Parts: sequence; C-alpha cells; structure tokens
Amino acid sequence: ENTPPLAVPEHSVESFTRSFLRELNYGRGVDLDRASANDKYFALSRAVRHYLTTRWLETLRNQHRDQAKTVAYLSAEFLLGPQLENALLAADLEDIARDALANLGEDIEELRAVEVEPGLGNGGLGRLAACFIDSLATLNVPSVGYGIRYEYGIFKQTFVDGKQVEKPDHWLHLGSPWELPHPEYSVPVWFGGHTEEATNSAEGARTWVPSWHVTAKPYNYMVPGYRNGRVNTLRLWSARARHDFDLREFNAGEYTEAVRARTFAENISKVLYPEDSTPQGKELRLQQQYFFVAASLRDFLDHVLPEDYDLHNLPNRITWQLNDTHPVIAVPELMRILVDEKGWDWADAWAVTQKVFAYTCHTLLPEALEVWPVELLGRLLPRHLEIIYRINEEFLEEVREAFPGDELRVRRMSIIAEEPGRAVRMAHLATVAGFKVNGVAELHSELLKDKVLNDFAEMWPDKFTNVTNGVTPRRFVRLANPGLSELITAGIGDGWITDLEQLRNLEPLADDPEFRRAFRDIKGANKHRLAQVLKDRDGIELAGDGMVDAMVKRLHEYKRQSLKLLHIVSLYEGIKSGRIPLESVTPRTFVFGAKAAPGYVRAKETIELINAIGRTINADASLEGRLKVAFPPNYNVTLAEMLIPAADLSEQISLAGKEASGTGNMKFALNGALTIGTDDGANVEIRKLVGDDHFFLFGMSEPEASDLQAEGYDPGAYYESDPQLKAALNLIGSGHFTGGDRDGAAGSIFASLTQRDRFMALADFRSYMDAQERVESAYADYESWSRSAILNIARSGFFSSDRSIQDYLDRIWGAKPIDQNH
Ligand code: DL6
Repeated sequence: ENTPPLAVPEHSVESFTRSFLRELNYGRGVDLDRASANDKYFALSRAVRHYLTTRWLETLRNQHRDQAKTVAYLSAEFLLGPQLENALLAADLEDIARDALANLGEDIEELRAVEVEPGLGNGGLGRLAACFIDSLATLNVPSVGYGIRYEYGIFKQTFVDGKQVEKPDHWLHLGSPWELPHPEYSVPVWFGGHTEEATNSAEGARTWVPSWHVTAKPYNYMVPGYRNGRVNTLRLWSARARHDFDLREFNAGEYTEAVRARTFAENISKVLYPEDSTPQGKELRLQQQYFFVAASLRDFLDHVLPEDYDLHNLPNRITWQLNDTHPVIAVPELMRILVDEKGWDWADAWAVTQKVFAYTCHTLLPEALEVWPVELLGRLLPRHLEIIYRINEEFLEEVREAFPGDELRVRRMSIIAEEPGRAVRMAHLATVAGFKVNGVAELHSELLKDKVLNDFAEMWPDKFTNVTNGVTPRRFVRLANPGLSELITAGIGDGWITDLEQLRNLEPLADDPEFRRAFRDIKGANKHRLAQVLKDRDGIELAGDGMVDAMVKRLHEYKRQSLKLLHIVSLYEGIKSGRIPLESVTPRTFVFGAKAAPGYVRAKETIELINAIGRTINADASLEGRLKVAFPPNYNVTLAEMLIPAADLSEQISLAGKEASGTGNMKFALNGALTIGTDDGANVEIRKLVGDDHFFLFGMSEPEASDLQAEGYDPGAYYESDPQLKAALNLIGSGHFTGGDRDGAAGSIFASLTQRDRFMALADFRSYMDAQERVESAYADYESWSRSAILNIARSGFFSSDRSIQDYLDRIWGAKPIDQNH
C-alpha cells in the first residue's frame, strides 16, 4: 500500500517517442537503424502498454482492497483480434503514436500490419467473449476472464484448387508483446487415479488419489476499458510439464521417453479445437476443459481471496459465468474442493455451489450439446464422476417429488444419459447447478424454454432468462470504420462510443441529403479500401462500383451458404439463358468468408463449390464484370474489420430456429448494411428495431419450419415444382462449374439438397429470390437505400455489448460497477 505505482507517462509526442526508443534499445537490444519491423512493432506495443500499466496496477490494487463482487467469465475461447489498435484507442494515443513514429520516419500502419491476431476462438462464441470483457472493463465491472493460451489458434485457411487446406496458426512464433507470464502463480492440475475413503469426516467426502498432473502457468493480458482508468485482466493458462525431464529416465538413457511425457502434458494447451456447433468427444478436449477451470478456481480461491476468507460468503464475492458447457466441469470441482479439501458437509457445499454459477447456452442444435462418456470422465476425473452421480441422485429425487409417477420425465432430465451409451449431459449439469440459465437472443431463450430445456423450465421457470448478445462499438465501429465514426461524431457528438443508444439522434440526419451524401462517400471509400486489400492479398477483383453483398460466418449447413449459392447460380443461369437481361442486373460482388471444421465433409464440399462457381463466373467475359464472387481465404477479425464497413447487404439466412443469435448481423447493421434475413436469432430483434421497411425478411418462421418438418419435408417436391430452382440445381449437378465433374462436391451437394436438405433451403428458395428482387429494386434508388442504411445505424444502438453486460448485471450477476477513480 505504501508504494503507489509509477505515474502514467505524459501524453505527448516527445514522451511517447522516448518510451518507444527506450523499448527499442533496452527491450529489444537494437537501435532504430537496425531494427526489424517486428522489433519496432514490439517497441511500439510496449510503449503503449506503459500508458495502460499504471491503470492496470491501480485496478488490481483497488480490487484487492475493495473485495467487491467479481464476475469471472470462464470461456474456452477468446477471439481477441488485433491488440495494438485497441490499446492505442483505449489509451487515447492514436494521434500521438502516429506522429511520434512519423517524426522518426516510420509508418504506424506498416507496424500494425506486423501483428498476428490471437485467433483463440472459432467464431461467434469466442468473439462474444472478447466483446464482453471489453464491455466489462468499459462499464467498470470488477471482473476477470479465464481461458486457455492455445499455442496454435484457429487454423489458417488456404485454398488449393479451390479446396480448403488447413495450416497451423503459430501466432506466437515471433512472441507477443501483450502477455505477461507469471510462473510464480502456476498451479498444479491433477488427473486420473482412483478415490478412497475420506481422510476427513465431512458427510459425502472421499479422497481423490490422482495419478498424473500438469502445471498450469498463467499469462496475463490487459483488458483496458475505454478511457475510464480501468484495466481488467484476462488470464490464460498454458500447460507445462511438471519437470523439464524425468531425470531418472533421462539418466537411464530413456531420453525420448522423457521428452514424450513432457510433450504429452504440454499438448493440453497446444491447439484450439477447430469446431463450431459440433462437439468433439475427444479426451484431450475434456483435459483442456478441466485444466483451465481447475486452474482458474484455484487461482481465485488461493490468490484473489484473502487467506482467511470465509467461503460461505462466496456468493457475495463472485459469479462464475459459464460460457456454454465447456467450463461446466467447474461445478463438481468446486464441490470437491469444499467437501473433500475443506471438509464441508455435502449439503453446505451444494448450497454455496448452487449460488455461484450461471450458465449461458449458445446453441439450439441438439447435436451441439456436449456429452461425455461416463467411461472417459471416470477414467480422467474419477472423483468428479462420483460427485456428478450424487448431484444427479438428489436432483432426480427432486424431480420425482415435483412430478410423481412421471418416470419418463425423470429419464429425460437425468444428468446421465443411458442411450446410446452412458454419458454425462453437461447442459443438464449446468442447468441443475446454475442459479440462472440464459439464451443469447429473445427467440433463442424462448426456444430453450419451450424445447431444448423445456422440462427444466417447467420445474424452475424463474431460473431462465434472456440476454441478447451485443458487440463492442469500440472495435466494430470506432476502429473498423473511422470514416463513419467521424461522421457520426460530427453529427451527434462522441457519446455514442460508450452509450450506443445515442445513435438514435442520427435519425433526423437520415433525411438530410448532405449527410446521406457524406455517408455514401464513406461507404464508397470503405469499398475501395476493401478492393485494394483483396487485390493485394489475394488478387481478387470486385465488381466495379457495385453492391457488396456479404455472407461471412462459419461454414455450416444450418447457416445455408448453399441457399446463397442457389441465388447466385439462378441469377447466372437467368442471364446466360436470356431470361434476365444483363443490363437489368445490379453490379454486385458476392463476398464469402467462412472456415469449415476440418472434419466436416459437407462444409468443405460447399467451400469447394463456392470457389468453383466463383471461378466460372469471374472468368465469364459475357457478364462484363457485373457479377463477381470473392472468397478471400482465412476470414478472421482483421479481415472482418475491413469487410464489414464496406458491405451494403448482410446475408443472415439460416433456417429459422437454428441460429441462436448471430453477432455478425449486428456488426453489419451498425455499419450501415441492410439485412436480408430470416426471422431467426437476433435478426428478429434487428428487424423489430430497424423496421420492416429497412430489412428484407424472407422464409419460413420457426413454427412454420417445425410444422413442415413434422409433416414430413420433401425437397424433391420443391425441386420439381419451381423451374428456376430446378435449373439452378441442375446446372450445379451437371458439373458445369466443376469442369464436368458430377461426382465430387457438385454431385454431393446436388444430391444432399434434392434428397434430404436437412435445413430446408429449397423450401425457402422462392421467398429468398423474391426478397433478392426487392433488394435489387431498393438498391436502384441508392438515395433511399442510404437513408435506410443510416436508419439501420441509428436504430441498432441496442446491440452494444455494453447493453448486454448491463443486462447480465441486472438479471444475473447482481455485481456493481465500481468507479476506478473513487
Ligand atoms: O452467442 C454467440 C454465438 C451465437 O451468436 C451464434 O448464433 C451461435 O451459433 C454461437 N454458438 C456456438 C455454439 N458452440 N457451441 N456449443 O458457437 O454462439
């Protein structure tokens, strides 16, 4: 307490220049003349870090002093995106750093390009976690993010002959200036072994005798709030072998064996599972999950709480927010600590445990709900399995009491599934243990209650709530779209950056022709910026000054990239057959961005088909460049920040009832793209807010889709009855785009759509085509289109992650923001 941290360095070009040069000389051991781009990027990042570090230390001191209620966001993924730009923004150093470097003859943009973004997430779920920690810091909420420091993030996607080929993403190969290792706070994490009679006398206790362990080493990352003096912490764990080598084996000449054991342990944090919405029932994945939650619980209990803390007060001190089921093994872990280690009776421990966890569900696909085979869980974590059994036993008693005689219900609700093999249903465990369960958009939360977790909602209606997702306006408007940000600020002031509902004040400006012209100029400049980047990066050409129509998201059948292809092919077929006059077609670039899980064959075939169709269309001179398909590989946060601000049209075309929320849909609307979409996920809320006149709705509603499925859906009937649909599908099936090959991707997708079509693309085709016609005629009046675009921006303030976090505070956490400067 007697040694306050150093003062924040002065906000001036001179002071920043000194910091930069000092870091270059002392931190990197080079002078400016000999420095590599990486040296300069490091020195720049470290110089920026200086400005935030004092705030960080203050935040930590206050946290320690106040012992305020804390939110711990437990997430297997944090898809952070580039760090430097965000730190420059938060520290209010953008101009100072640019000028300081320019004075030294350096271009800050070139140095920014050196950064490799930490791709520690798959898609929406991981990016949401990153937006949430940004908002937690900006809203002054005492909080910490806990996750895994994967050595390899989401794979780097390349295309070879149009096929996806994955390359490892060794994002750390040049080091990262943003992380601070703290080996002294390492904790052991144990696995395997067996259980024995307890050494303490607590009711329900056993002793776990594990057989192996790894060391979890924490790396801290700063999470700066937006210019509010708070810098929170993200703590990511890295797995290390306990000793460098097992010396006994090493001495006996068993060098390879000793190294193998080390590699085995370190594999735990080696690589992010490149899955999205399909679970991976792999042992290593369960190891990862237990590894990070065990370390995080230990860290909080041993290092954040004071030594003599009475854990009965834990619910006043923390909420562990479980980001999907990935961290749910934390529940039996806390029970184990309280009962076996602290010697509490089971009932006391359960009473506290039930008050500290809350669970967010992010899916509606039954196949995406994680289950762990009992055999695997019991082998890896035998004590945890026993604890889960007992939780289940008591829970099922409760169910029997509430619904006497309803054994079918008991079977449905059990945490343990009996078929096809005995397995632990992690979503059930989370729902039983969590004091709140939330979905991520209104429709999703309703469907959770009515369908996926219906039995639980009937038993505990008050447990269920909704928090609609949001995105951080700092990254996805202010940083990604500087032109638009300036225009907004010139119109309504800069309060929107932390209070996004203020965008409402833009509404009258939508009727101001000057403002609309300025908006269009910015959109045009953003398109040029995108065109330049795609040309330099991938040699891709866009369609002149035409519409940018974007579908960027993970490749999954339920998201229906195939429906988008049917639209493109139908348009192409119409032009080629003379049905559609070329001059009547709006010049348009269809931009795709999508990674497919490496083992998801249909998704990879769809990528191949997009590329094949793109090749054919892009090379067809008779189209006079009016239609283009652009599929830049390796869509990531960096590319998203470039692409979203340039888009006119946002494709959100999942089958209703399948996309939990979506967050890309929000980013596009906030950047003035109009949505063509189904009534699914957060699209429903976007449409309600922006108004039907400024949104292109199509397709079946969720109840219509479920009814059709229940009646027995026959895609063949749609194929036979709609000549344009048939022509488009036949063109694909004929091998027209695949060099005559009808057997590979084209044949497979043709067959799957015409025979099964699990996500009913054919049923929604006609309605989608009609909506696309409405898009064409609306775009023809670009003046009125830009009015709609501005209204989309003005009415989308609700989709700030600041609002989501406020909803979590009000509906779930009960934590209070604490002003850093109090
Ligand atoms: O909540 C974030 C994001 C939603 O916006 C998407 O709609 C949803 O698909 C995604 N869910 C997953 C599911 N993974 N699991 N389980 O990534 O979450």
